[in-house]
Amino acid sequence: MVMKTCVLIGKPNVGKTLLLLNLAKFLGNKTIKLHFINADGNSMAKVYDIEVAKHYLCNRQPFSTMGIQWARINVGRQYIELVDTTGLTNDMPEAIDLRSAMAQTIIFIKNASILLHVVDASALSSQTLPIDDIDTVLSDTFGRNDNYLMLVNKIDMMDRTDGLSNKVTQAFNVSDDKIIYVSALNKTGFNGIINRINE
Ligand SMILES: Nc1nc2c(ncn2[C@@H]2O[C@H](COP(=O)(O)OP(=O)(O)OP(=O)(O)O)[C@@H](O)[C@H]2O)c(=O)[nH]1
Ligand SMILES: [Mg+2]
Repeated sequence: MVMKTCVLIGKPNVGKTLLLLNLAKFLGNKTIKLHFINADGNSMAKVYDIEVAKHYLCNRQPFSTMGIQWARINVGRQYIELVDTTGLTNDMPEAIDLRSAMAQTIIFIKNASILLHVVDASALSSQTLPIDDIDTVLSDTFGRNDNYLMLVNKIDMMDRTDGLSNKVTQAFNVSDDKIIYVSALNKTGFNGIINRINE
């Protein structure tokens, strides 16, 4: 079986890196071998205790992740490559290193067997997002593809979750069966992601 490449994309700070690390933990790992590839193509790998990795790699600061970081993870029936990327923004930034890192994200989108588009539930308003919002652009561009999955993250921050699915379907033109509600922090909704990967 060819190894699937599952690529986490989304705005900065939505929880992509915490998702990668806590998904690995949820699947029974205590440590993780992370491979880093920077925009110049240089790569290195390092084994982390997952808790230590969270401390160093997850942050409230946007662009905590600059470049690609990926790990080979066993999801029951198969190994996958789970890839974390630089966050994408509505406007292209001036800084050349950020531009290069975002370009790298776009290259990895093209090679994804499964595209995991992470959005922040706590940042969704009841209004439709502007047409040029990057989340709208990503879901409009890829949302109808078979390999697309939207992960609505940080649901632990929502006081009420009953109106959430309405907000999400109003904001994005994505069918219900391609949306999974998760908390990277509390590791909820992860079985839905794993089932989709194993389909
Ligand atoms: N409450 C809550 N916080 C979360 C969740 N997921 C991530 N966070 C927090 O959100 C912040 C950003 O998380 P990261 O995993 O670094 O987000 P990212 O998308 O990788 O961010 P960049 O690398 O900057 O693009 C951190 O402070 C996390 O602890 C979640 O499900 N619930
Ligand atoms: Mg990150």
